[in-house]
Amino acid sequence: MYQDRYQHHDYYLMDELLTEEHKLIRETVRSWVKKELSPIIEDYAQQAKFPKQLIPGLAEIGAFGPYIPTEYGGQGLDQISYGIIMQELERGDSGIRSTASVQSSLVMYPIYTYGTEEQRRKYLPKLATGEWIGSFGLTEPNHGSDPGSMITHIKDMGDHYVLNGSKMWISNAPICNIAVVWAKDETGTIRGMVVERGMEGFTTPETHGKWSLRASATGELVFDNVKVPKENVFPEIRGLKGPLSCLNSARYGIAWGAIGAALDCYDTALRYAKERIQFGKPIASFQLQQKKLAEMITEITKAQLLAWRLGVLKNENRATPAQISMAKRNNVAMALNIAREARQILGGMGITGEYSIMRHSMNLESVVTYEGTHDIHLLITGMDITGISAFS
Ligand code: TGC
Ligand code: FAD
Repeated sequence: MYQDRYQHHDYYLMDELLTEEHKLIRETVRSWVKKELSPIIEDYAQQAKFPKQLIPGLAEIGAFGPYIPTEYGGQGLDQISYGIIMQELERGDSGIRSTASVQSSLVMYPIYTYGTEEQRRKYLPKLATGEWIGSFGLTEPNHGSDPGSMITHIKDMGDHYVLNGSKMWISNAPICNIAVVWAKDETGTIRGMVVERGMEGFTTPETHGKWSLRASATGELVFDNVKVPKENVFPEIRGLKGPLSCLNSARYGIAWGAIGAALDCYDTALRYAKERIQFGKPIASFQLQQKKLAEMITEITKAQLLAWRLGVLKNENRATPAQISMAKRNNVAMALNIAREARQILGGMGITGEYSIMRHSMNLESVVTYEGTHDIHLLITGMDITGISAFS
């Protein structure tokens, strides 16, 4: 059976910046990942199956709605705790972190922030326990980086809306009980709503053939004259800032999550380099391999500092969307580069499922694309510092 030998790396004594509660949360999630996730994840990824049996455990360790208030079933934790949970989950697998990010930041967050009291009470407790799984529908087949051009729409029929259109590349879609969906009304204004499985005309076909995030269920949300009750629509929020504000939260979590994947690759490569003998010596004794490892821990340390500081700013409600973009972009690119370098250190063994590196590397190809691509986040930074939009 696969043995998870991971040991944490804290080169700049970052633990001194964490509270005892943060460290306890980290230990809880890390132990769960070692015991429940690591032994099975490779097999599920190879089979392109989502390990659904992990859902109750994810809920138990507080991965669903960590910062949602306890009266709605959440944990009432701070933003650094949320980041730590994402880091530890993604240390195991980006796809499992995805399930938790979508549930927390893209489904529970908008229901909590934009929902009516009835919507909060109806959905949040069930999402927190994992009894219900949610998905988030923003991207469409022809509108990815430019979601403001979406064509999915609702028509006011008096006592209800009729929803038509489709969403593509939706994490959790095939397994979701509810979907938070963004669609335009007759005036072209973007509105948010909760669509429930079982509503007539709502289907969620699975997307097959992915080489990345294979243990995450991805699919479409298809709406064919779906009757959406008016009480399922978020009453106040209007425009693109509705879905984009949810992305702020998810992108922040990814900035932490990517560090987890990078740490796992670094830890694996470091151990392998010390154990693997070539030319009569451990390969860790060769300068070229030391350069790779030294650069990895340097980049991880920089990313840890960026994520931690962003967490402090988020706790104080001072983190700007552009600061979040910078951290998402930097940290995911850092993790992807480390995964590629770590794979080389393992030579041929690096391409096998005996080690987690190739799976992380393939997963990170999605992470660098979803929640805003690497280039889109660069343009967000560019716009922030120059005041000029280069999007169109
Ligand atoms: P633009 O004109 O700039 O803005 C429209 C309105 O939105 C406001 N806004 C934001 N509000 C909150 N947070 C943000 N991050 C915001 N960014 C912009 C803005 O102030 C404006 O408000 P108002 O009041 O003036 O109307 O919009 P644009 O059409 O030019 O587009 C801007 C752009 C390109 C940055 C944006 O559309 C974008 O971020 N595109 C990337 C799309 C994206 O990230 N999609 C992600 C889909 S979800 C997903 O991938 C989940 S994966 C989950 C997993 O498995 O983990
Ligand atoms: P496009 O927008 O077509 O971009 C293609 C390329 O063009 C990119 O390199 C991009 O950077 C570049 N580009 C686009 N516009 C510009 C520009 N103005 N200037 C310079 N370059 C530009 N979406 C959801 O709504 N919910 C989900 O749960 C979800 N989960 C996902 C899960 C997976 C596994 C994947 C792969 C995607 C998921 N997405 C989800 C969709 C994801 O957010 C989009 O794939 C992403 O936003 C990019 O959109 P696109 O794929 O249509 O690429």
